Amino acid sequence: MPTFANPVLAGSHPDPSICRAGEDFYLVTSSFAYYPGLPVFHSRDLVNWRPLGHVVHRPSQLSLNGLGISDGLWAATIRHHEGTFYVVVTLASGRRGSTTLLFTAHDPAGPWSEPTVLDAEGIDPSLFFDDDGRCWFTACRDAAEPEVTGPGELWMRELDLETLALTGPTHALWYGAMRGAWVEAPHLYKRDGVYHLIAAEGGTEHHHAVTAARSDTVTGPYATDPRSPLLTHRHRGAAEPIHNVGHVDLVDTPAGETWAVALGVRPVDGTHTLGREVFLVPVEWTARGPVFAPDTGRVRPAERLPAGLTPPARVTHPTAPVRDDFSGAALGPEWNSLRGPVDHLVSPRPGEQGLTVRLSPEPLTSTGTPAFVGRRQQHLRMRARTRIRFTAATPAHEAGLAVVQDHHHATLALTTDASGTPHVVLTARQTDSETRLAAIPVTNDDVVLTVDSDESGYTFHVEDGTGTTTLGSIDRPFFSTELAGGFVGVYVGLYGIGDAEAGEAHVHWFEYGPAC
Ligand code: 6LW
Repeated sequence: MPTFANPVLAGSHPDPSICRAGEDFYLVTSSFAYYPGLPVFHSRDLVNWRPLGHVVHRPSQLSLNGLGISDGLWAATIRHHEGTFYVVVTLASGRRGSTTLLFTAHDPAGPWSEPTVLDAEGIDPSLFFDDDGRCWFTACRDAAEPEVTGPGELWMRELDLETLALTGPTHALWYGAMRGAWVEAPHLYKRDGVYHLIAAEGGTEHHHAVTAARSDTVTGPYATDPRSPLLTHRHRGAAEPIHNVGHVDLVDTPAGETWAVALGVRPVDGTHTLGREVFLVPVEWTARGPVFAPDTGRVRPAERLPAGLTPPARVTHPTAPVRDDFSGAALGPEWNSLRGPVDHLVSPRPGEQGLTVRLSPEPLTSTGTPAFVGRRQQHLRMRARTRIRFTAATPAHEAGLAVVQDHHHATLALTTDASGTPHVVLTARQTDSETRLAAIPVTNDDVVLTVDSDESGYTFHVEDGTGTTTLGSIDRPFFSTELAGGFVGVYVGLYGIGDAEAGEAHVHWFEYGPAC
């Protein structure tokens, strides 16, 4: 039986939401403080996903400035109704609380509208369009009972599609199957007249699970589906390659099947670095409700193909090294900056090849917009290389490769010593500490910098006129979510730090790919 490989969207793509319009599927994922925000992907086969653009693609829509990397845009839901695409999302601003935003578009590739702020508390907003044309907004918020841990109440209110405002009474729908263990990510579905409320419970780590409740009326009361949890890997041991599964969204195919996208992680020795990725899971509707992965009850690394959808050659993530020589007018959609556009700092050279990185005083640990662009690490065994030319005037000026996991990161940079001899320096950084791991003189200011990652960790090399030198390695857990914290996965990219007179670096090319 032909199969596809899970995840269908590798690397840091948490909290997936999916919808269908005709023969086309669209998917959005969380993007936190990375910019542009809320990537939108397109597929005709549920297996291969092509980046279309982003919902947040203009600074006028919102500001991410001042936010931690794992604050920002959390858990969007995408829906299509009568020719309009809707995205609702939480803008989580740390201690400043959260705001619920609604965007619309006629073309999911954009442009998307300016946001409408909804009068809604909590996180994980979703929309459900009922057969009678009414639209229902759901989300999760802290429950009234103080003993309930984290978001514990799923609630609902009608969305007026004319005014794009919530209207009518608020309905408390359900408190979860496990009474308040982080009841989140509600989505509503209707089957044979029955409303199915499907949620995530247990928190987005090891105890993550899918639970459900059902009702004959959209506003409830909802009764817990006694089969809950309907999907979880929390009882599976270390041999299971996929863990933390949950946060599902369901979609029907033109062939009449139902599939779910779910988040999951691929840990090594109990920790994961790539972030929460998108997995595809078959669903079977029965009289009692949805059955996830009916054959095995688990999210599988190799899953049968959806019926009637013949996937073309794999396009979702590179199966061989891809070299970007930056010959286009703009960076591709896989490139992200932090909190806002950096065209003024990092830009292709019109009509030429190569990327200019103008150094900025902003460190990578700042909550501003440093001179940094990165792409998600999508392969555990990975190699990223770049050829860069930079003449540092002082040891305080540096430019090169960065590996970023929330507030943990490493840099492999071209700089200079006090005598003006070009050096390459390997540094590990956290918000409040910096460790220089290695520094070697190089024969010139035009070198190739390389980082290799595998189960053991990240190893850094430099190629200059004398050949290739390995500067050192950093153990993989340093770049894991378990140690670094946060909600994101590793990004690898380019950066430059220096004062206003620091000038600019020239990046000839950047290459990323799986390592054998
Ligand atoms: C998301 C919520 C969650 O909104 O993490 O742990 C948030 N649970 O579902 C960010 O991914």
